[in-house]
Amino acid sequence: AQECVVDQIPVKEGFDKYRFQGTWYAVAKKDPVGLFLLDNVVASYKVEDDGKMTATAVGRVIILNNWETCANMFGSLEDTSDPAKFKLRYWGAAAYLQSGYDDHWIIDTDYDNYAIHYSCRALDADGTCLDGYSFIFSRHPTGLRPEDQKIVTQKKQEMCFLGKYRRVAHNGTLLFFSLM
Ligand code: DAO
Repeated sequence: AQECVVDQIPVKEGFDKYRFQGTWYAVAKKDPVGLFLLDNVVASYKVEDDGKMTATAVGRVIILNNWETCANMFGSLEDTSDPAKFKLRYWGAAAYLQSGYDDHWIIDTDYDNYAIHYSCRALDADGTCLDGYSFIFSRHPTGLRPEDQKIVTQKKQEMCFLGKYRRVAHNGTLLFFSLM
């Protein structure tokens, strides 16, 4: 159906990267093929003096043959003609971490409570997404407010990702790692 064509997925109108700055806790994630960030994912966005947005993220990851560690990730977001659509170049603090160049779209946000991220990595012949991932972010480590949950469910449907998310736990693992 037309609604699953990546190009037609609605994104946040008039996205304001300045209001988006600061800390976001991932509360749910739709994984791509070969998932990377597992849980305890916290992202922080900043607009630099030159107007370019950068991001850092931490999270528990699975690398190579199933070993787990805590990842420090860095990203730079290139503007496109749509203010809600960026290209994300990302890399890890350590060489064994993933690096890449992905779409980074903000589907919706109210800047103060919730944000819905979307990235399609591979398009199918019909323009739908063959391999993609998405983060649901909250400003609050405790999760989404009930009123935001409704909007998020609606948007998951528009991304054709409904039912494909898993909860992202926040259980103090990162604190544990940082004390090691
Ligand atoms: O977790 O399976 C995955 C794919 C996500 C990779 C992207 C990590 C990007 C970290 C840079 C900061 C931007 C939020």
